[in-house]
Amino acid sequence: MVLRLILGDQLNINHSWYNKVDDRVTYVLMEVRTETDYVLHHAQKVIGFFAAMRHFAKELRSAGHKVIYIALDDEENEQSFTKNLLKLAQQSKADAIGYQLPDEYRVDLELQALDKLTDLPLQVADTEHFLTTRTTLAEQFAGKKTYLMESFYRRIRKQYGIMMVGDQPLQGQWNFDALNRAKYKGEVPIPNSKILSTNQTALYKLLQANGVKTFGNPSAADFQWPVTRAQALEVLRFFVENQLQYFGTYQDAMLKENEFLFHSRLSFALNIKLISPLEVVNAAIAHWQANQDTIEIQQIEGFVRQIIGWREYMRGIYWAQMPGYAHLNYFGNNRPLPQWYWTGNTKMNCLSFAIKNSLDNAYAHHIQRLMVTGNFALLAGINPTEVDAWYLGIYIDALEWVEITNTRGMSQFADGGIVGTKPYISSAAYINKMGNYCQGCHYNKDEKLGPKACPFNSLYWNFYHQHRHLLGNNARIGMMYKVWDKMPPTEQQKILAKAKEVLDNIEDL
Ligand code: FAD
Ligand code: DLZ
Ligand code: SF4
Repeated sequence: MVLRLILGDQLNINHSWYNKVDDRVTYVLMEVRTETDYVLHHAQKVIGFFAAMRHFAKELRSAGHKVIYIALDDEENEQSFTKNLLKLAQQSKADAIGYQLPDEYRVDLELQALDKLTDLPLQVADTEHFLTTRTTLAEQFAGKKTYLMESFYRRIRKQYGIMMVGDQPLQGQWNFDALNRAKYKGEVPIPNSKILSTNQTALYKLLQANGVKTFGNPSAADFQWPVTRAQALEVLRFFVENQLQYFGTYQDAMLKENEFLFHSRLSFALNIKLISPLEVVNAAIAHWQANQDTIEIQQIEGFVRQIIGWREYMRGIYWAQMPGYAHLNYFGNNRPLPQWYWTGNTKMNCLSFAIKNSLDNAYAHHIQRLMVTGNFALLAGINPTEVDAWYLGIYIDALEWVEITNTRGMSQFADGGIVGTKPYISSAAYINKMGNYCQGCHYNKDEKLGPKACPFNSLYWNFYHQHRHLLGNNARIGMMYKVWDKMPPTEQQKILAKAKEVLDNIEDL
């Protein structure tokens, strides 16, 4: 008899484990307090994981597999993966314990420690989800100082023959990013991507009754995230048929009136493995191929790059750099996260919108995460550990392997340039270029000084000034130092004083 653990983000029904029904194998899924409590999660995140796990257990049972499901309030629940596993193994007289490689370092350590807690053999399987292994990136860049996403992405395209003609990229170009930077000005209608609604109130009540602390709008009676494979495939179908056509063009756009724009919202379904990266890109490419008269190549390439490029790359960095990565703090930032990150109650329109829609939907798209909430946190010198905890809690798709590399790495540059070649920061100019938050904002996007000046503007120059010793030699930033150096010293002093005033009053912005 083998006891096989399935983690909440391992809901891959196409895994070879399930190829045949075997009476000697029992699968176990468990809702445990170690997972609900390791960070303060958004309510939709816990509901989403539990709902998907419960559906997955049902699906396995109806296929004939033996399944044990330990619910949060089961009396026998020891509230930890290993404690539950060891207890079950003893009760069922198991001969072996099986698990799939966890995606998170924390859980990896916990399961590896089983070795010392039991004499039973441990059978460790791959998740059969990703296109690369934990170590592919580290191997590709062995001996190199930096990891370049573009070369990793090209390697995967070649290896899998994705959008390739022989060893050349389709239409002769690897990357169409330059065409993916338009502001949305109402040129085309935005499809209503609210296509799912399930009732998860019973699950939310379970969390409340058991004292699981969460935040954000639970939206339990009208839950919009896919929690079955069929629902995930429905979201994928909707995306390729209705949003792909403009995905690339408006990938970086931000809009007060619509927080989803042309984004797929597939990250949760992908990260819990209801669907696989390869099937997502194949579906999108097939649709593009059949509709090349209406869908340009930059739309599809932009999408494919996010999934087989960025997503796999971040995972490779995670396994190459953990556990040290979780402690990197290149700028030595230590300011606490402002309280309004938990409420959205700030006069800064961009932050208010991005945070409120995150609280409402457990979602924000990439540029809101990177260039609004992340940008401000970096400019304000917030402690990256607090920034990480916020991102890890608030987004339904947040699992540490992809959260920390995006947050501490790409967004906060706390890794000193492992993920990115320069910090992603901007003044109000970029936020206004890509979106319409500045219209109607309490602050003035064009001012650096004075009571109505946009806080981003003084913080931006202050950032470069403060970190000159760390960034001054970065060729990609040299231009900004030239602009700063040309400003009269009195102007510079005023800007730095304004930045100090902003930071001294950070809770009241
Ligand atoms: P789309 O815009 O439709 O993109 C399609 C898919 O591409 C996504 O579903 C995702 O799987 C993948 N993708 C796109 N960008 C990235 C990226 N930078 N890294 C990895 N995959 C990517 N993504 C997460 O899945 N979990 C996180 O916890 C997470 N935290 C982030 C934190 C910060 C500070 C930033 C800047 C980005 C973060 N991202 C994270 C990446 C990205 O923002 C989300 O994947 C994306 O917004 C999810 O929405 P979507 O499915 O509509 O994406
Ligand atoms: C995120 C999450 C939550 C909130 N709860 C559970 C749970 O109770 N049981 C479970 O198996 N997984 C849960 N997860 C997802 C896990 O955190 C994730 O599967 C592991 O960290 C491995 O990446
Ligand atoms: Fe954000 Fe500044 Fe624009 Fe207001 S003016 S929305 S604070 S960038």
